Amino acid sequence: MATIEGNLLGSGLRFAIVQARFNDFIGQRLAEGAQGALRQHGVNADDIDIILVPGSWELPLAVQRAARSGRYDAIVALGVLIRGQTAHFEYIAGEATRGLGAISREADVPIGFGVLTVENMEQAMDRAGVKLGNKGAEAALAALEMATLLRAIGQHGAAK
Ligand code: DLZ
Repeated sequence: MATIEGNLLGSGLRFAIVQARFNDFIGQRLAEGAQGALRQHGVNADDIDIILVPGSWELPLAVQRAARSGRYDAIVALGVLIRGQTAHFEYIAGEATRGLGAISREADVPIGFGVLTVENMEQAMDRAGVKLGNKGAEAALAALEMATLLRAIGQHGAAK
């Protein structure tokens, strides 16, 4: 029996952080959290690209292009959807969520999901480093763990 796990050793791995600019004040904090977490775990600054898109609706297409480029071991998708600001909240949130999940599986590239879906600005702030951690950092670490896990699964059995 084998247990295969990822780890948080980021040296040599390449990442794209794809950030929606809508509600940029919060989005930037998520991006800083994501970058900081990756750097703390050994990822070289030159191995992190930041890709900006207008809003969360645009995340899936840009993430898909990045995933298919073959340049990245993992991608971190960041957005901030605040229910009060849009009647389209459910639609944008649903499409972004489904789209990112489908792209990850189709392209076989881990995508950390750091899209906030909250009721108001206070809840967004809390999740961007104020009270409830930084969801950008959490998404980045999930992406890192998955990138190393996929490598471990690929290597499993190779040395036997
Ligand atoms: C239009 C819009 C609105 C009203 N609210 C948000 C939001 O809360 N969070 C977000 O990331 N994007 C929002 N957008 C922009 C859409 O995601 C998209 O960029 C535009 O509809 C243009 O395609």
